[in-house]
Amino acid sequence: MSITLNDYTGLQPAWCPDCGNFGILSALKKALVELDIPPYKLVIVSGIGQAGKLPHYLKCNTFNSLHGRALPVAEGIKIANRDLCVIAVGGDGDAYGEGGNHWLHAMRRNHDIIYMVHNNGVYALTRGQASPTSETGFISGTTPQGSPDPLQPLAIAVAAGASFVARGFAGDIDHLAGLIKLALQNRGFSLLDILQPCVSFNHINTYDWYYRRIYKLDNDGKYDPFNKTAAFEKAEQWGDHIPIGVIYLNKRKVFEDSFTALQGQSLIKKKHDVSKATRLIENAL
Ligand SMILES: Cc1ncc(C[n+]2csc(CCOP(=O)(O)OP(=O)(O)O)c2C)c(N)n1
Repeated sequence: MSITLNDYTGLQPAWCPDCGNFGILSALKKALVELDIPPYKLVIVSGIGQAGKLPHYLKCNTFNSLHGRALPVAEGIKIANRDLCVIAVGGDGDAYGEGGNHWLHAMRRNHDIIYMVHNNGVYALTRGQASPTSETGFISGTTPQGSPDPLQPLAIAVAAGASFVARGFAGDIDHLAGLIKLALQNRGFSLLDILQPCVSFNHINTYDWYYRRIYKLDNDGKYDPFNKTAAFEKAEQWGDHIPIGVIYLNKRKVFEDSFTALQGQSLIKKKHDVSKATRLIENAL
């Protein structure tokens, strides 16, 4: 089989011209085509927000869930059908704010799914309120005196034991596609935090602002992503120098490998006896 970009063409995006989300959409399609993943094998689950619209613009299986609730749906899909490639997507508000609790525990349990977070440092769909990753002092309708210090999502992911932690940039499609391919090949929870300029509501973290600060970890031959202490250091680096690339790798037990019921055939293909579930429910009442 040879998958082409055409196989993934969905609806016409309704994002602002120059939105960083376009770069992310292109990088994702490039990665899927290069790995020859057919649309019927892929499910993209999103929350709510501008980032949450991404699955609409791809032709594949999708589930648009609630704000902050993409992960539990994605986890359920992977548990039910391990043969599917499951990607969850959302904005930084969706992922690290409303969905923060789900995010922490998905990483701790090491579900075999990918989480692509479009990190634009702002609540874009609702027109510009501060988000968990807004810069210190970011002025908005909900933070008239400035936002408090931002969350450090990558450092939290390292602490929570995610098996793959990386940061990409929407302005570098080839590099981002490379990271998405690595995440798709990883088993376990992969967090891909993507720096995404929002041209309408974040006038601090612009394309230029990032171009002047970003450097690639891949060019540092000495960097070892298996070294947790080094990973924390890179995960927390922000300001004049911002690393992109694979920050942390942690090979450990995957959630879906922990249960005998999930071994062998996919759960949906196994024979099941409804009367057992009925008995369980009746006994619980
Ligand atoms: C539980 C809940 N709270 C609030 C909202 C309103 N709401 C919709 S989108 C959004 C912000 C989205 O921001 P983010 O997740 O960062 O994504 P972006 O639009 O920036 O891509 C909010 C607060 C909602 N739909 N549901």
